[in-house]
Amino acid sequence: MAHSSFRAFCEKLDSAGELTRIAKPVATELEITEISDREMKSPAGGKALLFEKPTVDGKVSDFPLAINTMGSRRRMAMALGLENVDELAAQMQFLLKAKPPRTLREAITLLRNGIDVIHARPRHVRSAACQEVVHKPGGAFSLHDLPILKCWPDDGGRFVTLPTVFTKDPDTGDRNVGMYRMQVYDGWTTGMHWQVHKVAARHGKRYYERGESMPVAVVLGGDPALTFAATAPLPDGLDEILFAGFARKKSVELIKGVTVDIDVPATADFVLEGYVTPGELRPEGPFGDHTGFYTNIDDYPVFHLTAITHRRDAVYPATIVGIPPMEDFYMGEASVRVFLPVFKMNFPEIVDMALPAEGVFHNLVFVSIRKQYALQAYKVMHGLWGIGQMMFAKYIVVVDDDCDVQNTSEVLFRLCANTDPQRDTTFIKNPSDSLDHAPTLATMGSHMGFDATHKLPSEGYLRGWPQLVKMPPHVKKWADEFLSSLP
Ligand SMILES: Cc1cc2nc3c(=O)[nH]c(=O)nc-3n(C[C@H](O)[C@H](O)[C@H](O)COP(=O)(O)O)c2cc1C
Ligand SMILES: [Mn+2]
Repeated sequence: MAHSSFRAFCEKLDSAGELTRIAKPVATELEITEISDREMKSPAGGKALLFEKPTVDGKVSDFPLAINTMGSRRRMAMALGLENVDELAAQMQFLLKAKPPRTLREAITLLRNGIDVIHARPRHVRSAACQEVVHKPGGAFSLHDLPILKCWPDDGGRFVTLPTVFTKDPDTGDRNVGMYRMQVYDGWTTGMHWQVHKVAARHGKRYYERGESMPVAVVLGGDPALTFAATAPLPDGLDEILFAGFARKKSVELIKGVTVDIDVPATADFVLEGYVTPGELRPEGPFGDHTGFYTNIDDYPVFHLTAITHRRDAVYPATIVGIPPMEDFYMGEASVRVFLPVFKMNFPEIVDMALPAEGVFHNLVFVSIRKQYALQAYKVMHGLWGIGQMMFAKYIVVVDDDCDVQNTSEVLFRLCANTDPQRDTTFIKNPSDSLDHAPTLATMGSHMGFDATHKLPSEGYLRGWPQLVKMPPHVKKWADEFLSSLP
């Protein structure tokens, strides 16, 4: 089930009892953050919030602001048009294992299992809601008319916090869509915080080497399936639009920008069009970040807007980041669920994986494996450190398959009980997340692996690994029945 606009998604959340409307004016400076932070930290992520009258410097904005729209398991699934994100994970798994259909019957079996690759392909249209209203520089309208948040007191300014940034590889024309925050410098200029490891930064480097101006379009709102796709760790070269079309089972409709040669989703709420000049950098930040700390000022590219287009009934999408858990935890969790089949295909011994909220995505990764041979835990760690954004994983803890990695307390129990610290750890060098303030040098550092699996004689452990204390299932079943039969 696809959503025809961000407003339509908000209405679905409302009728499902997942949205609270706030009719009184609330300031985009700090106040929306404080209310949203409390909501995001309430049990299971609270509700989505629709601020109907966000104010900018005391003036009520023409556009309402919605936040925390993906900040729970249920809302994250609803964003993808699902009851549960595991449905999409099952389809990914089926697709990876599927052979190309040879008969009509095989093709029907694929369709019955929800595998709809036909709709992965986008469709081009000639007119679109996202271009109902077009503003150009020099007019009365500017970014100051959007309810853009100043999230935290020491932030360097206002930041667009939920943007999906469309760029093209100048060599191949391949599209990328990534979420990179944008600091507002003035009504028509922002920062572009694509970190060095991200795909848009690679595109930018190629424009720089070619000495060409880089066209960029930034989409706000529209179908949240696309917003999620922009955050998902897809391999470089895999088009987020294809992934979103596959996930929502409906082709994404695209239209060419008004002032840039970049296709944007027709159902977007706002589109910011413009360009990045190769070599131009400007201090960006500070910004209260995912890590729970402010990231320091650093030089980043500058985005010059050439048009702002929007729907008449546009809703401005926002999120805040800060000390976890926040809305982004649920987005990250969904990514892990959806891409687990891909990890399992590369590492058949992997049973499950979790990135607990305390680890802010990359700092802590729990993975359970079906161990068969000596040092297998290390093979899995090194493999993960070599795959895409898993390169950032600061601590990886590997446990046996009978440990539930979704339960942090169970993992800590195994970690403490099953490891000899010197024997069962390893340090490596790898790129670090740009946001990690702990390493001495930015973007590089050490990473640590813990082998908390049982140890084998072939690993030199000759004392006979003990059995875990457990009750057999028939006694558990008896106790369940016995206890429920008591008055
Ligand atoms: C709310 C939110 C904000 C983000 N902000 C940034 C950012 O400012 N810069 C950045 O490089 N990545 C940021 N990310 C992470 C990227 O969106 C993520 O790594 C994505 O997979 C990058 O896509 P790419 O591989 O196509 O570059 C953010 C993610 C979320 C959920
Ligand atoms: Mn990408």
